Amino acid sequence: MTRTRKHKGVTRRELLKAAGAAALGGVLLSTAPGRRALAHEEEGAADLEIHMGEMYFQLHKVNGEEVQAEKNAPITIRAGQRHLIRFENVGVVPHEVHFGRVPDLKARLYKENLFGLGDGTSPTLGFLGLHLLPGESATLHVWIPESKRGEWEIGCFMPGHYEAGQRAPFIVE
Ligand SMILES: [Cu+2]
Repeated sequence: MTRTRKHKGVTRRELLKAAGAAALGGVLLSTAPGRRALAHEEEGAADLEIHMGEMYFQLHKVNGEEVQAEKNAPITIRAGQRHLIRFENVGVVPHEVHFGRVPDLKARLYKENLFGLGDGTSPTLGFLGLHLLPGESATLHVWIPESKRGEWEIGCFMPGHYEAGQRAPFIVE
């Protein structure tokens, strides 16, 4: 998609400034064009690149290297350090990515939200997830605390998608 190819942009300095501003929330969401420019011009790709489509998540690259992963296979990430996780919707309909466990299919969210507020034992809301149109991508800048180690999940809560199997284990180790 042309909108992800533009090299307009966000400088590293601006990104760090934004990261500082977002630190309280724990999550920085940067839109694709700026992030892609960074990936090309500065310090390499996101540590994890994940494709999403009908009806799956699929690990595409780790540290810039392409990997051969099954659709909806477990994805592992380390706690206690910063990560850039890039999601790209390679499908033909909108998809979402939520991080959590214990799905609530009525409310269309995880009852335990990995990036939620509070201790995560109830739907504490906060950051719910990404919503990407076909061809869109976004990079999350995250630092998962060590207290969140364990088995989580990423899932799409667009109507019918989770039910159709669009979910993958997300292991924080
Ligand atoms: Cu979906």
